[in-house]
Amino acid sequence: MFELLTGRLKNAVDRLTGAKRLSEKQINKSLREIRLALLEADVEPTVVKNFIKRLREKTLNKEIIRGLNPGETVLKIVYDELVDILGKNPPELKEGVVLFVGLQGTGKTTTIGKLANWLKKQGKKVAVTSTDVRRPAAMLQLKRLAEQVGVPYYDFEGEQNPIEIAKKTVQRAKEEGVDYLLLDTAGRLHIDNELMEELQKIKEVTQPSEVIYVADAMQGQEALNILKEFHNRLGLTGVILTKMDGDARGGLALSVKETLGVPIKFIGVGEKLEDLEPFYPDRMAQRILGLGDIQTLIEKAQSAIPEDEAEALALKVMQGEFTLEDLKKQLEFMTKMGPLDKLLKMIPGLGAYADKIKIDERLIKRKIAIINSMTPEERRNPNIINLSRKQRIARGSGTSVQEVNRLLKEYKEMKKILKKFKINNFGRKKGRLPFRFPFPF
Ligand SMILES: Nc1nc2c(ncn2[C@@H]2O[C@H](COP(=O)(O)OP(=O)(O)OP(=O)(O)O)[C@@H](O)[C@H]2O)c(=O)[nH]1
Ligand SMILES: [Mg+2]
Repeated sequence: MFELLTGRLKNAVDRLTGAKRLSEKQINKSLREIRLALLEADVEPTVVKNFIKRLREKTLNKEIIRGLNPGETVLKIVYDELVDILGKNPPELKEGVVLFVGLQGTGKTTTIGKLANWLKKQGKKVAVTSTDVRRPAAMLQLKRLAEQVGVPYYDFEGEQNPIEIAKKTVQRAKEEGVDYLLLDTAGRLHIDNELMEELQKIKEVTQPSEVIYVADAMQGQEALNILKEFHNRLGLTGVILTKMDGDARGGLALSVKETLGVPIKFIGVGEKLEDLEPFYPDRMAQRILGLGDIQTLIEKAQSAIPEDEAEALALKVMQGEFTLEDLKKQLEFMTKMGPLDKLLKMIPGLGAYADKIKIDERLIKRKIAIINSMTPEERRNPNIINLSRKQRIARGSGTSVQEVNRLLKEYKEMKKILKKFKINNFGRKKGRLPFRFPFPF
């Protein structure tokens, strides 16, 4: 997937990562290479232009990210921007009628089969129908797929009017209380008015929660014009790119969100029912830039805690004295690392959950304020913190007694966990914390 682009971009950023210092000239050279790589991958020219413009602004007046050298900082910026143009957030699919549109042979019917399979595995109640009355084989194809997946195909045999089929099938879906009704439509070789009017009518009678355009990723940016036309007429809510298993150059994937503001929701990566993946912009950016590099980057940023402090902290933990003062240091360290949810998103496997975990930096700051409002005695020995002390601490930190209680509880829990580590992990690698801090907040 995107081999050419990946190779080219990797070349451009590899040179950067080694650099201890970067001149404006070097940055410009790299930006030129990135620009060429994107144009060669058939990314829409305005998208490329804006992308490079943002990169230039960010790289030229950027303080170095803690723990990263200048080259790595630029790579991180490229990564963040890439995630941005790919769509930022993981996809979601609203329940209701999902209308599938697109040109002939792009993979609509196959994708409906795959998506029905995927949704069913998520425990959703799914039904499918085709409104493609022109080719009897089209309906048969979807019926077979539905059988394979084990979801109902709503059949209205003899009904030759696509609009009538659409009306009836929505009615039936309502009666049966399905979560998703996936509705297939006929494709054409090119846009024609008749097709568009039919689709608009189907949209009117079905009131879909999603209108999904299925596009063949092998098509380049010329497909964007067709997409625009569909979007203008039908108001697309998402795109599914199929045939990503082929040697697509990536132009469409990188241009859709920026040009139309419509997110890519899934990608098709083969002909089988299982070959569908939700589209995660962060993972895609990692793939494009080379996963290993990004991982190294994250690890570096993670170890940005000064070595001597880490060692002292590790020692304390091993001796079983993890005080509130140490917790405060840990919290301060977390805020220094920059936007935490972004960092989490970069961690392979965690990306999808970063939004759910939602580490709120303001919350961490409040916790630090609570500890700051304690006396040294209280920090050393939290057991003496009674209700009147809690009330004072809450007032002093602009928080509430409940929040003070929560922090103390978290501290106790952490201490418990750390005690276990003391037994299990004693004498691990020097200079590094022998564990990852649990994030109970
Ligand atoms: N390799 C690969 N092939 C795919 C993928 N998705 C669909 N196909 C193939 O593309 C061809 C066309 O797929 P269909 O689902 O019939 O396309 P359609 O858009 O429904 O076509 P019409 O109904 O004729 O408009 C089939 O041979 C599929 O197996 C994919 O992600 N990867
Ligand atoms: Mg079809």
